Amino acid sequence: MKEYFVGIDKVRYGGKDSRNPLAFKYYRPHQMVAGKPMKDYLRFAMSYWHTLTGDGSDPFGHKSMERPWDGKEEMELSRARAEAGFEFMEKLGIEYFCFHDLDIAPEGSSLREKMQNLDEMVEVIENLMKKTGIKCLWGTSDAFSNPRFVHGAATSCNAEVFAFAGAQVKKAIDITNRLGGENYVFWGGREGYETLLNTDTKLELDNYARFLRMAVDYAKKIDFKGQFLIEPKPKEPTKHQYDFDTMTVLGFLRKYGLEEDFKMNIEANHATLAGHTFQHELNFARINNVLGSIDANQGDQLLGWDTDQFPTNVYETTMAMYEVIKNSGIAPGGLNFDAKVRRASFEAEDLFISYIAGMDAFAKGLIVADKLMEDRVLENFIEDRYSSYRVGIGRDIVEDKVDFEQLTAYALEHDKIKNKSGRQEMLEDIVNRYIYSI
Ligand code: XUL
Ligand code: CO
Repeated sequence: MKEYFVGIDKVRYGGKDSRNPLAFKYYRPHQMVAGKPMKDYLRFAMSYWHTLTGDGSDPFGHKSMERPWDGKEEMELSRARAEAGFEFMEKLGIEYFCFHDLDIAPEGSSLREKMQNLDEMVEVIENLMKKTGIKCLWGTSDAFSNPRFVHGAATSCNAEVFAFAGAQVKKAIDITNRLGGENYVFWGGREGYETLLNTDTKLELDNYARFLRMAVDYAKKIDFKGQFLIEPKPKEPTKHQYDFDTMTVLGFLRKYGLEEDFKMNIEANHATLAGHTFQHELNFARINNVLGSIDANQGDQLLGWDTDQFPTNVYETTMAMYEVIKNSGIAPGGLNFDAKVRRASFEAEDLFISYIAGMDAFAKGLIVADKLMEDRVLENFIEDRYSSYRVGIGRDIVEDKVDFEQLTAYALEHDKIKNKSGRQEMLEDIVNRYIYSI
């Protein structure tokens, strides 16, 4: 088969002192960490959209990316992107990919044509999967780009659009199923609102729940074994996205009795847009048993939007992998690089360099998090911090044995309270030391 990324060989491990931008410094797929080969914790995936279809255009300028498929159009373009994508993953040793329906095939001029294009491309991708052993982490549907979705898809004020979105998502579930997708993602797209002056939020949310219920029923009908995931995001493209953050989504799912059918796909940049840290969202998903998968990227502290940068902040990747290890891994989810190269990093080589940087940042984060846990650095501190709940009145509280009157009787006898320091700076310094020493 034609080679697309000519001059770039299979990326190898060069060791942490390597100066080669095209070598891994930390990622060694088979190195055992926390009882598993690294690759089983990380389960890296390529995002089809940012890697193969993103062209660098922004509101101020045109396409900037130079790609080996430039000049091709329609189905020929889709085929070239697919072949190049599998070569890219093979060269990086990435075993999964994630895609939107619209990433893999041209939209065509009707729904029927779109579905035919999809079928044709799914066959091409199926063959590439067989040849390479690369798998589908998740599929999803782009129900936000086309102008028909200006008011949303499942939450549109227009029932015709709701119906169209249903047909589109059904098809996306079908093709994800055919490709053996281990998950299916619902990211809110334009499910949200701009102004309450024209919005019936109650009807929109009821309809959104109806839509998700139809998806659950359909998955059962076709025996789709993948995990359904919702990807929270607080804003962008709408001012107020309904799937604001993990706890908002959980409240919504519980209200409509859908909580058994969905987990979360946590994206770092969406967490920070919501005013949370990446670790906060992972932690709240984990403690509620809904940590499903990760969209790995990072935002920019000085910019207020979803910049989708490659994740290179080792402090964040460490704390993220800390949550993943505590969750005993993330399978059948994985770590999808929902990240794009900057507009000025337009050479094809930049794609490789960026993925390597992201993979290494997470590999290092995994190694550091494992060491922190092995030494029980935070565990011991936290255990001690809450030790008052293991004896006396504390034990009675957590065993639900006391009420306000008993607490009052106790407090009247014990009102000279002594607290202990939280030692935040000491802990931050310890985490830094672990990061520096590995
Ligand atoms: C948008 C975003 C999407 C989803 C898939 O912010 O993250 O790419 O991950 O639709
Ligand atoms: Co995402």
